[in-house]
Amino acid sequence: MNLTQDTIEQLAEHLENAELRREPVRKITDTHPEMDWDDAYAIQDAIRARKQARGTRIAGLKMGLTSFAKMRQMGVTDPVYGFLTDYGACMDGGAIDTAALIHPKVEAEIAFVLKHPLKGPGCHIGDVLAATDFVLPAVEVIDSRYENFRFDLKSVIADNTSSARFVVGGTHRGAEGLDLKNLGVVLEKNGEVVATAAGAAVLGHPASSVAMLANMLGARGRELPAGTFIMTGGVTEAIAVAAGDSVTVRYQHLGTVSMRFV
Ligand code: 0L1
Ligand code: MG
Repeated sequence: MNLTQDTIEQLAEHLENAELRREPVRKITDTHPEMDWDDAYAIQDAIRARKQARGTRIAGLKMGLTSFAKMRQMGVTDPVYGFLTDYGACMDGGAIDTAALIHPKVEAEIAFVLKHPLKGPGCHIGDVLAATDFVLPAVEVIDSRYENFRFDLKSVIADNTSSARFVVGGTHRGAEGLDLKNLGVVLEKNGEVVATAAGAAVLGHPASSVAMLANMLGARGRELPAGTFIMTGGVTEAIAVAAGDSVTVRYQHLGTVSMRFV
């Protein structure tokens, strides 16, 4: 690590204030180019600790930048992980207030809930499927705290991987008998199809994303406890939304998830 604990705390406050005040900021590697990966996750952990100290509960974890479409869109090369908050959870079919966000975008995702803990290293798709209780359709609403979504990987990790809101659909299915690799997804904005994909868009199989998360956490001496809710990353590129827009995502075998932005 290259940053002092004081600097980590200051940067956590800076980024969390950007979220809470809805004021975008410059990417933090501009002022702290010496920052390394451990510093980036330490800032994310400090943001999480700040929120938990105020009573926020952690609703789950997310993987980001897990599809080639997303990596190409953002000009980055590696997946990242972050956390989901209780206040980020929005109702399926409900309204999402854009006044609380800076520049939201939606991503269609497949989510997992675990019935057994998972710990890396060495975790693979087979371990994930054996540990999965059920899968659910989900939509993430990301909202980078950086001006114009301009960032590098370290800055985005520190900013909790742009985590903002998420909507989970009500149809849950066991992973057995579900071909998650070929599962089709159709994303509609204002009644028009704007993106289509299959589950394989996420690292070849969405369960690979959970395995990668377990391995990334394992490298930091952490594990995924039973019951963890995990969003595996957008199957398509992210689609910008604004007040007045409505979004419906149709998942083969898993129903629909919808929301409107007000
Ligand atoms: O969930 C995601 O894939 C987003 C990761 C952060 C990058 C972004 O804001 O697009
Ligand atoms: Mg996402």
